[in-house]
Amino acid sequence: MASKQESSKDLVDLLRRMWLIRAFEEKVSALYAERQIVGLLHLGIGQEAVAVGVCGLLRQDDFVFGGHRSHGHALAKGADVNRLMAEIAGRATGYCGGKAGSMHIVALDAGFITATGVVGGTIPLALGAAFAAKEKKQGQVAVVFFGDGAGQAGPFHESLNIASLWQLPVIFVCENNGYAEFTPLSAHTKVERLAQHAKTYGIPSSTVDGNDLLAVRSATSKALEIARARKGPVFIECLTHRLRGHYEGDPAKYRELSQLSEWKKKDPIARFARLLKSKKMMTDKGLQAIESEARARVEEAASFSLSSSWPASEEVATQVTTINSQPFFS
Ligand SMILES: Cc1ncc(C[n+]2csc(CCOP(=O)(O)OP(=O)(O)O)c2C)c(N)n1
Repeated sequence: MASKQESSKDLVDLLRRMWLIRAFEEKVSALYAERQIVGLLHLGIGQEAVAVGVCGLLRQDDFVFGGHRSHGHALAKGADVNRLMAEIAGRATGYCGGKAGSMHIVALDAGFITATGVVGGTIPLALGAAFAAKEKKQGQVAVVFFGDGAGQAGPFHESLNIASLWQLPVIFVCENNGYAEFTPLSAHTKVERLAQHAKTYGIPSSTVDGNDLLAVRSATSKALEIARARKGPVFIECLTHRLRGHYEGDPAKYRELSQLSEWKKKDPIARFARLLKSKKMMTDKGLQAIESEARARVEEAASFSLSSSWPASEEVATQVTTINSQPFFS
Protein backbone atom coordinates (compact mmCIF):
# COMPACT_ATOMS: atom_id res chain seq x y z
CA MET A 1 0.00 0.00 0.00
CA ALA A 2 1.13 3.49 -0.77
CA SER A 3 1.61 5.54 2.40
CA LYS A 4 -0.66 8.54 2.87
CA GLN A 5 2.33 10.88 2.71
CA GLU A 6 3.24 9.78 -0.81
CA SER A 7 1.65 12.05 -3.38
CA SER A 8 0.28 10.60 -6.57
CA LYS A 9 2.90 12.55 -8.53
CA ASP A 10 5.74 11.11 -6.43
CA LEU A 11 4.52 7.58 -7.07
CA VAL A 12 4.07 8.13 -10.78
CA ASP A 13 7.61 9.55 -10.90
CA LEU A 14 8.91 6.34 -9.34
CA LEU A 15 7.20 4.32 -12.06
CA ARG A 16 8.69 6.66 -14.64
CA ARG A 17 12.17 6.06 -13.23
CA MET A 18 11.72 2.27 -13.26
CA TRP A 19 10.57 2.44 -16.87
CA LEU A 20 13.58 4.56 -17.80
CA ILE A 21 15.89 1.89 -16.39
CA ARG A 22 14.01 -0.95 -18.11
CA ALA A 23 13.93 0.82 -21.47
CA PHE A 24 17.60 1.76 -21.11
CA GLU A 25 18.69 -1.81 -20.45
CA GLU A 26 16.50 -3.24 -23.20
CA LYS A 27 18.08 -0.77 -25.62
CA VAL A 28 21.57 -1.63 -24.42
CA SER A 29 20.72 -5.31 -24.92
CA ALA A 30 19.51 -4.63 -28.48
CA LEU A 31 22.68 -2.66 -29.29
CA TYR A 32 24.75 -5.49 -27.85
CA ALA A 33 22.99 -8.02 -30.09
CA GLU A 34 23.88 -5.79 -33.06
CA ARG A 35 27.53 -5.62 -31.84
CA GLN A 36 27.23 -1.86 -31.48
CA ILE A 37 28.19 -2.45 -27.85
CA VAL A 38 30.86 -4.99 -26.97
CA GLY A 39 32.36 -6.44 -23.80
CA LEU A 40 30.64 -8.19 -20.93
CA LEU A 41 27.17 -6.89 -20.08
CA HIS A 42 25.18 -7.72 -16.94
CA LEU A 43 21.61 -6.44 -16.92
CA GLY A 44 19.40 -5.90 -13.90
CA ILE A 45 16.11 -6.28 -15.78
CA GLY A 46 13.58 -7.38 -13.15
CA GLN A 47 15.46 -5.74 -10.27
CA GLU A 48 14.47 -2.12 -10.93
CA ALA A 49 12.36 -1.73 -7.78
CA VAL A 50 15.44 -2.10 -5.59
CA ALA A 51 17.40 0.66 -7.35
CA VAL A 52 14.45 3.06 -7.48
CA GLY A 53 13.06 2.13 -4.06
CA VAL A 54 16.38 2.98 -2.42
CA CYS A 55 17.75 5.83 -4.55
CA GLY A 56 14.40 7.61 -4.75
CA LEU A 57 14.86 8.59 -1.10
CA LEU A 58 18.48 9.67 -1.28
CA ARG A 59 19.88 13.18 -1.41
CA GLN A 60 21.95 14.29 -4.34
CA ASP A 61 24.99 14.49 -2.04
CA ASP A 62 24.62 10.94 -0.68
CA PHE A 63 27.18 8.46 -1.99
CA VAL A 64 26.16 5.37 -3.96
CA PHE A 65 28.37 2.43 -4.85
CA GLY A 66 27.46 -0.46 -7.12
CA GLY A 67 28.84 -3.61 -8.66
CA HIS A 68 28.90 -5.30 -12.05
CA ARG A 69 25.09 -5.03 -12.50
CA SER A 70 24.66 -1.35 -11.80
CA HIS A 71 23.26 0.59 -14.75
CA GLY A 72 19.99 0.84 -12.83
CA HIS A 73 21.65 2.07 -9.64
CA ALA A 74 23.42 4.86 -11.52
CA LEU A 75 20.25 5.91 -13.36
CA ALA A 76 18.17 5.76 -10.20
CA LYS A 77 20.70 8.06 -8.50
CA GLY A 78 20.29 10.54 -11.34
CA ALA A 79 23.09 9.75 -13.78
CA ASP A 80 22.72 11.43 -17.16
CA VAL A 81 21.14 9.02 -19.64
CA ASN A 82 23.24 10.13 -22.62
CA ARG A 83 26.56 10.01 -20.80
CA LEU A 84 25.79 6.63 -19.26
CA MET A 85 24.76 5.05 -22.56
CA ALA A 86 27.81 6.57 -24.28
CA GLU A 87 30.05 5.13 -21.57
CA ILE A 88 28.63 1.65 -22.04
CA ALA A 89 29.10 2.08 -25.81
CA GLY A 90 32.75 3.03 -25.19
CA ARG A 91 32.45 6.55 -26.63
CA ALA A 92 34.46 9.65 -25.69
CA THR A 93 31.30 11.45 -24.52
CA GLY A 94 30.71 8.82 -21.84
CA TYR A 95 31.10 9.49 -18.13
CA CYS A 96 34.64 8.11 -18.11
CA GLY A 97 35.54 9.02 -21.65
CA GLY A 98 34.47 5.56 -22.83
CA LYS A 99 37.17 3.75 -20.89
CA ALA A 100 35.18 2.32 -18.00
CA GLY A 101 32.35 0.63 -19.88
CA SER A 102 29.41 -1.13 -18.29
CA MET A 103 31.12 -2.45 -15.17
CA HIS A 104 33.16 0.49 -13.92
CA ILE A 105 30.77 3.40 -14.19
CA VAL A 106 31.53 6.57 -12.24
CA ALA A 107 28.94 9.39 -12.30
CA LEU A 108 30.20 11.85 -9.71
CA ASP A 109 27.71 14.58 -10.70
CA ALA A 110 24.94 12.26 -9.52
CA GLY A 111 26.75 10.98 -6.43
CA PHE A 112 27.26 7.57 -8.02
CA ILE A 113 30.83 7.08 -6.87
CA THR A 114 31.72 3.85 -8.61
CA ALA A 115 30.73 0.40 -9.78
CA THR A 116 33.20 -2.48 -10.05
CA GLY A 117 33.71 -5.84 -11.68
CA VAL A 118 35.27 -7.11 -8.44
CA VAL A 119 32.50 -8.89 -6.58
CA GLY A 120 32.15 -7.27 -3.15
CA GLY A 121 34.87 -4.75 -4.05
CA THR A 122 32.89 -1.59 -3.41
CA ILE A 123 31.62 -2.63 0.03
CA PRO A 124 34.75 -1.42 1.87
CA LEU A 125 34.89 1.67 -0.38
CA ALA A 126 31.43 2.65 0.84
CA LEU A 127 32.77 2.54 4.40
CA GLY A 128 35.36 5.16 3.43
CA ALA A 129 32.65 7.48 2.11
CA ALA A 130 30.54 6.82 5.21
CA PHE A 131 33.51 7.60 7.44
CA ALA A 132 33.99 10.94 5.65
CA ALA A 133 30.26 11.65 5.90
CA LYS A 134 30.29 10.94 9.61
CA GLU A 135 33.19 13.35 10.13
CA LYS A 136 31.47 16.07 8.07
CA LYS A 137 28.27 15.82 10.15
CA GLN A 138 25.96 16.94 7.35
CA GLY A 139 23.71 13.91 7.44
CA GLN A 140 25.08 12.31 4.28
CA VAL A 141 24.97 8.54 3.96
CA ALA A 142 26.72 5.96 1.80
CA VAL A 143 24.73 3.18 0.14
CA VAL A 144 26.28 0.11 -1.41
CA PHE A 145 24.44 -2.36 -3.65
CA PHE A 146 25.74 -5.92 -4.03
CA GLY A 147 24.44 -9.41 -4.74
CA ASP A 148 24.01 -12.52 -2.61
CA GLY A 149 27.27 -13.88 -4.07
CA ALA A 150 29.18 -10.97 -2.55
CA GLY A 151 27.94 -12.11 0.86
CA GLN A 152 30.50 -14.93 0.72
CA ALA A 153 33.41 -12.56 0.06
CA GLY A 154 35.86 -11.60 2.81
CA PRO A 155 35.48 -7.80 2.37
CA PHE A 156 31.74 -8.14 3.01
CA HIS A 157 32.32 -9.56 6.50
CA GLU A 158 35.19 -7.23 7.37
CA SER A 159 33.11 -4.25 6.27
CA LEU A 160 30.03 -5.22 8.28
CA ASN A 161 32.20 -5.63 11.34
CA ILE A 162 33.97 -2.27 11.06
CA ALA A 163 30.83 -0.36 10.00
CA SER A 164 29.07 -1.65 13.10
CA LEU A 165 32.02 -1.01 15.40
CA TRP A 166 32.53 2.55 14.16
CA GLN A 167 28.79 3.27 13.75
CA LEU A 168 29.23 4.39 10.17
CA PRO A 169 26.27 5.85 8.23
CA VAL A 170 26.23 3.17 5.55
CA ILE A 171 23.27 1.26 4.17
CA PHE A 172 24.13 -2.18 2.84
CA VAL A 173 21.63 -3.20 0.16
CA CYS A 174 21.86 -6.86 -0.77
CA GLU A 175 20.02 -7.75 -3.96
CA ASN A 176 19.43 -11.40 -3.27
CA ASN A 177 18.45 -12.62 -6.73
CA GLY A 178 19.00 -16.26 -5.83
CA TYR A 179 22.07 -16.81 -8.00
CA ALA A 180 25.76 -15.93 -8.05
CA GLU A 181 26.61 -16.31 -11.73
CA PHE A 182 25.25 -19.83 -12.40
CA THR A 183 25.25 -21.04 -8.79
CA PRO A 184 22.04 -21.05 -6.75
CA LEU A 185 22.16 -19.58 -3.26
CA SER A 186 21.80 -23.00 -1.60
CA ALA A 187 25.00 -24.16 -3.32
CA HIS A 188 27.13 -21.26 -2.12
CA THR A 189 25.96 -20.79 1.46
CA LYS A 190 24.06 -22.54 4.23
CA VAL A 191 22.68 -19.15 5.23
CA GLU A 192 19.20 -18.76 3.78
CA ARG A 193 18.85 -15.03 4.42
CA LEU A 194 21.85 -12.77 3.95
CA ALA A 195 20.37 -10.47 6.60
CA GLN A 196 21.36 -13.12 9.17
CA HIS A 197 24.96 -11.96 8.74
CA ALA A 198 23.95 -8.43 9.75
CA LYS A 199 22.53 -9.77 13.03
CA THR A 200 25.86 -11.46 13.75
CA TYR A 201 27.60 -8.10 13.52
CA GLY A 202 24.97 -6.23 15.55
CA ILE A 203 23.52 -4.34 12.59
CA PRO A 204 19.76 -3.72 12.33
CA SER A 205 18.39 -5.46 9.26
CA SER A 206 15.30 -6.36 7.32
CA THR A 207 14.46 -8.73 4.49
CA VAL A 208 11.89 -7.36 2.06
CA ASP A 209 10.21 -8.29 -1.20
CA GLY A 210 12.60 -6.59 -3.61
CA ASN A 211 10.01 -6.58 -6.38
CA ASP A 212 7.67 -4.47 -4.26
CA LEU A 213 8.85 -0.90 -4.72
CA LEU A 214 6.97 0.41 -1.71
CA ALA A 215 8.35 -2.30 0.57
CA VAL A 216 11.89 -1.38 -0.48
CA ARG A 217 11.09 2.30 -0.04
CA SER A 218 9.68 1.78 3.42
CA ALA A 219 12.74 -0.24 4.56
CA THR A 220 15.00 2.47 3.12
CA SER A 221 13.12 5.22 4.87
CA LYS A 222 13.63 3.49 8.24
CA ALA A 223 17.29 2.82 7.42
CA LEU A 224 17.86 6.46 6.55
CA GLU A 225 16.47 7.63 9.88
CA ILE A 226 19.16 5.59 11.62
CA ALA A 227 22.01 6.36 9.22
CA ARG A 228 21.33 10.10 8.92
CA ALA A 229 21.30 10.37 12.70
CA ARG A 230 24.78 8.77 12.57
CA LYS A 231 23.57 5.90 14.76
CA GLY A 232 25.31 3.31 12.58
CA PRO A 233 24.79 1.06 9.59
CA VAL A 234 21.64 -0.73 8.43
CA PHE A 235 21.33 -3.80 6.22
CA ILE A 236 18.46 -4.31 3.79
CA GLU A 237 18.11 -7.62 1.97
CA CYS A 238 15.86 -7.41 -1.09
CA LEU A 239 14.55 -10.70 -2.47
CA THR A 240 14.39 -10.38 -6.23
CA HIS A 241 15.34 -12.08 -9.49
CA ARG A 242 17.09 -11.10 -12.68
CA LEU A 243 14.90 -11.83 -15.67
CA ARG A 244 17.93 -12.20 -17.97
CA GLY A 245 20.94 -14.46 -17.83
CA HIS A 246 23.91 -13.61 -15.64
CA TYR A 247 25.41 -11.86 -18.67
CA GLU A 248 23.94 -11.08 -22.07
CA GLY A 249 24.31 -14.26 -24.11
CA ASP A 250 24.15 -16.56 -21.06
CA PRO A 251 21.90 -19.52 -22.08
CA ALA A 252 20.92 -19.80 -18.37
CA LYS A 253 20.48 -23.59 -18.48
CA TYR A 254 20.91 -23.72 -14.70
CA ARG A 255 17.48 -22.11 -14.25
CA GLU A 256 14.16 -23.90 -14.74
CA LEU A 257 11.89 -22.10 -17.19
CA SER A 258 9.08 -22.44 -14.65
CA GLN A 259 11.14 -20.43 -12.15
CA LEU A 260 11.62 -17.69 -14.69
CA SER A 261 7.94 -17.56 -15.60
CA GLU A 262 6.96 -17.37 -11.91
CA TRP A 263 9.23 -14.36 -11.45
CA LYS A 264 7.95 -12.73 -14.62
CA LYS A 265 4.53 -12.69 -12.98
CA LYS A 266 6.12 -10.64 -10.19
CA ASP A 267 7.72 -8.12 -12.57
CA PRO A 268 8.18 -5.03 -10.37
CA ILE A 269 7.13 -2.56 -13.06
CA ALA A 270 3.91 -4.30 -14.08
CA ARG A 271 3.14 -4.83 -10.42
CA PHE A 272 3.58 -1.18 -9.46
CA ALA A 273 1.62 -0.08 -12.54
CA ARG A 274 -1.27 -2.32 -11.43
CA LEU A 275 -1.16 -0.76 -7.98
CA LEU A 276 -1.30 2.78 -9.35
CA LYS A 277 -4.18 1.80 -11.61
CA SER A 278 -6.10 0.20 -8.77
CA LYS A 279 -5.65 3.42 -6.74
CA LYS A 280 -6.97 5.39 -9.74
CA MET A 281 -3.66 7.26 -9.94
CA MET A 282 -3.04 6.05 -13.49
CA THR A 283 -5.02 5.03 -16.56
CA ASP A 284 -3.96 2.55 -19.26
CA LYS A 285 -3.30 5.49 -21.53
CA GLY A 286 -1.14 7.18 -18.92
CA LEU A 287 0.84 3.99 -18.35
CA GLN A 288 1.41 3.60 -22.07
CA ALA A 289 2.62 7.20 -22.26
CA ILE A 290 5.18 6.60 -19.50
CA GLU A 291 6.59 3.59 -21.33
CA SER A 292 6.70 5.47 -24.66
CA GLU A 293 8.44 8.48 -23.09
CA ALA A 294 11.08 6.20 -21.57
CA ARG A 295 11.67 4.43 -24.87
CA ALA A 296 11.92 7.74 -26.74
CA ARG A 297 14.42 9.04 -24.19
CA VAL A 298 16.72 6.05 -24.54
CA GLU A 299 16.50 6.17 -28.35
CA GLU A 300 17.79 9.73 -28.09
CA ALA A 301 20.61 8.51 -25.82
CA ALA A 302 21.48 5.75 -28.28
CA SER A 303 21.66 8.23 -31.18
CA PHE A 304 23.82 10.54 -29.07
CA SER A 305 26.12 7.65 -28.14
CA LEU A 306 26.49 6.07 -31.55
CA SER A 307 27.17 9.40 -33.21
CA SER A 308 29.88 10.24 -30.63
CA SER A 309 33.53 9.62 -31.40
CA TRP A 310 35.68 6.89 -29.95
CA PRO A 311 38.24 7.98 -27.34
CA ALA A 312 41.46 9.28 -28.87
CA SER A 313 44.44 6.96 -28.46
CA GLU A 314 46.36 9.61 -26.47
CA GLU A 315 43.57 9.47 -23.85
CA VAL A 316 44.36 5.90 -22.88
CA ALA A 317 46.26 6.72 -19.68
CA THR A 318 44.27 9.78 -18.59
CA GLN A 319 41.49 9.74 -15.96
CA VAL A 320 42.88 6.71 -14.18
CA THR A 321 43.11 8.76 -11.01
CA THR A 322 39.67 10.41 -11.30
CA ILE A 323 38.64 9.65 -7.74
CA ASN A 324 41.90 10.85 -6.19
CA SER A 325 42.00 14.03 -8.20
CA GLN A 326 38.46 15.21 -7.50
CA PRO A 327 37.77 16.62 -4.04
CA PHE A 328 34.32 15.12 -3.53
CA PHE A 329 35.03 14.15 0.08
CA SER A 330 36.61 17.49 1.07
C1 LIG B 1 36.36 -11.12 -6.54
C2 LIG B 1 35.63 -11.78 -7.69
N1 LIG B 1 35.42 -13.10 -7.66
C3 LIG B 1 34.75 -13.72 -8.67
C4 LIG B 1 34.29 -12.99 -9.74
C5 LIG B 1 33.50 -13.66 -10.85
N2 LIG B 1 32.09 -13.31 -10.74
C6 LIG B 1 31.54 -12.36 -11.52
S1 LIG B 1 29.93 -12.10 -11.17
C7 LIG B 1 29.95 -13.27 -9.97
C8 LIG B 1 28.70 -13.61 -9.18
C9 LIG B 1 28.18 -12.48 -8.44
O1 LIG B 1 26.97 -12.83 -7.85
P1 LIG B 1 26.19 -11.83 -6.98
O2 LIG B 1 27.10 -11.12 -6.05
O3 LIG B 1 25.06 -12.57 -6.37
O4 LIG B 1 25.64 -10.74 -8.01
P2 LIG B 1 24.63 -10.92 -9.22
O5 LIG B 1 25.47 -11.33 -10.41
O6 LIG B 1 23.63 -11.93 -8.85
O7 LIG B 1 24.04 -9.58 -9.42
C10 LIG B 1 31.20 -13.85 -9.84
C11 LIG B 1 31.53 -14.90 -8.88
C12 LIG B 1 34.54 -11.60 -9.74
N3 LIG B 1 34.12 -10.83 -10.74
N4 LIG B 1 35.19 -11.01 -8.70
